Amino acid sequence: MSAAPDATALEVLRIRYLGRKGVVPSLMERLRELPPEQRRAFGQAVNSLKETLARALSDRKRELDEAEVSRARADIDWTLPGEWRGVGRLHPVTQIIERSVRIFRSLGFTVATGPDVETVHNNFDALNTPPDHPSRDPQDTFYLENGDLLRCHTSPVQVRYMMSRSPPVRIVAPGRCYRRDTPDATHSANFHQIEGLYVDRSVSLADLKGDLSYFARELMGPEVRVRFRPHFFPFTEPSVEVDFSCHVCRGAGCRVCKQSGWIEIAGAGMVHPNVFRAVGYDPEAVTGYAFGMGIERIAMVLFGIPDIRLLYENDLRYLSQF
Ligand code: 2U9
Repeated sequence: MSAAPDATALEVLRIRYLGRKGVVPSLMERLRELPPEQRRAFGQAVNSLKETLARALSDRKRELDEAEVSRARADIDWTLPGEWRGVGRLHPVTQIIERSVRIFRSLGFTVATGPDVETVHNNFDALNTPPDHPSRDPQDTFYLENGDLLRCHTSPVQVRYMMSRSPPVRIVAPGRCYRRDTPDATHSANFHQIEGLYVDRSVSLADLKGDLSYFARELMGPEVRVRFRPHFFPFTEPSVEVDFSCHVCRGAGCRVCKQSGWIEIAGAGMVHPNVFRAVGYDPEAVTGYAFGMGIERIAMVLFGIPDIRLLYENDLRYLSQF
């Protein structure tokens, strides 16, 4: 047994000695031919032979198995580089949406979504946009043949939400938007926004500034400050543009903030009474703030991406850095 060169030779030996018609079973059969007084001793001898053979067989089998494993190990070159697993990661735009949503959730906001194809009413009329406003022009907004359009902001999500619920409201609406822009380093016909809306009995501009300051610090770092500059939007009054102090130079002036120390991040304001009327809320009973920001712009500022088109070319050599 111990000299069997491989598993096949060992199996031949097993069949020869222990197989159904092998040596050991045939010795057992001869037991009956013996005089009774010899049977016991003979039986014990055959059994002990059987055990010895079985042990020798399994010892050799283990030896042969172990030899095979170490041969296989010797064939592997452990110094070769591993196989690339291609582990995926989230797109920078998705990362910013997820981080922003997480921050606003911690302030008590929930997430609302809506369709990309919208009615003129939800996208413009309900948002107090005058009939001659330039954003309504087919040069600026994609219209469908039936008169609907591709939303140019996520604001119609808040319109739908308010139409179907009573105040208070505290929601963020992240999503894809469409504008008829010629693409360049900072413009894309597809882009993403996150908008927020907070409506209750006495919401103020101070709430807006406090909440956006918290958001700015959570997103960009604990020293980032927020400033409001007066502006105009049809759907808010008063309206502001919102700057964050530069997270790179801390306001001293650098390439990222174009030496100004401030980076324009959002637009915002107090919801216009006409918007409340359009959705059936009483502007005498509630006030609300609203804000909107471009996700790509935040991703570019935060990750140092110089051209918005780099986010859409799906070149993993570029995107996998972030
Ligand atoms: C409702 C009422 C008011 C949302 C707002 C802005 C100001 C704004 C821009 C930021 C960068 C668009 O992507 S961007 O170019 N957004 O300036 N958005 S207030 O106001 C609303 C929304 C919904 C019902």
